[in-house]
Amino acid sequence: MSKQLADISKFLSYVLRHEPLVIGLTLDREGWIDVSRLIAAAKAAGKELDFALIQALVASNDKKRFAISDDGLRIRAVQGHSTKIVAIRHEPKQPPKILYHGTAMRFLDSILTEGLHPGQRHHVHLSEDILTATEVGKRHGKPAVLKIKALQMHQQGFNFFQATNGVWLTDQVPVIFLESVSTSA
Ligand code: HQG
Repeated sequence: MSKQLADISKFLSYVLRHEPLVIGLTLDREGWIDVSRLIAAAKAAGKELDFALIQALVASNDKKRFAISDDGLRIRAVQGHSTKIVAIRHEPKQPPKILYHGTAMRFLDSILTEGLHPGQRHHVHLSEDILTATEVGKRHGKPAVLKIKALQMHQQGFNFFQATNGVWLTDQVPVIFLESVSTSA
């Protein structure tokens, strides 16, 4: 991704997941906003965007963070929100037997005492593979990967959801479902 697209991705992540009001936008409950309104609000805040740039970003985004509506008029972030304005109704889905959560070594004691909590976001984020989880963990420091007995959790009544970019979501993970810990440099 070019530096220009990376900058726009960061800006859109911030606005569409966390602080839409910072440029005066209100998202709907499903997280959607008209692309034309987004472009106008961004411009007023000193960020030049246009449809073509936004389309290029959505198509090239490494984690498929954003989606354009079928009619091409609206955009949203597909997961990762913290803003209370948004409450996406993800379809519940049966997870695979094991999912992974990447975190930092320094959080392990707390997580192994309290379980996994979503923090500021709406959900705990889980991955299907260790490599992705390790990359997520590196964002916070020396990475550690937790293995989650996802299917067993699901069988005991916990809901799981999968965002369209493949990220698995759940409300919390109690300690008993944290099967083992592997760490890497
Ligand atoms: C930790 C990125 C102490 C948790 C990624 C994590 C992801 C606890 C941090 C997405 C805890 C929250 C989300 C407890 C959880 N005690 N720490 N009991 N329970 N934590 O950034 O999962 O690039 O909100 O382990 O790829 O790191 O933005 O969540 O370290 O999918 O698209 O609290 O963000 O995607 O941190 O990352 P975050 P996350 P994007």
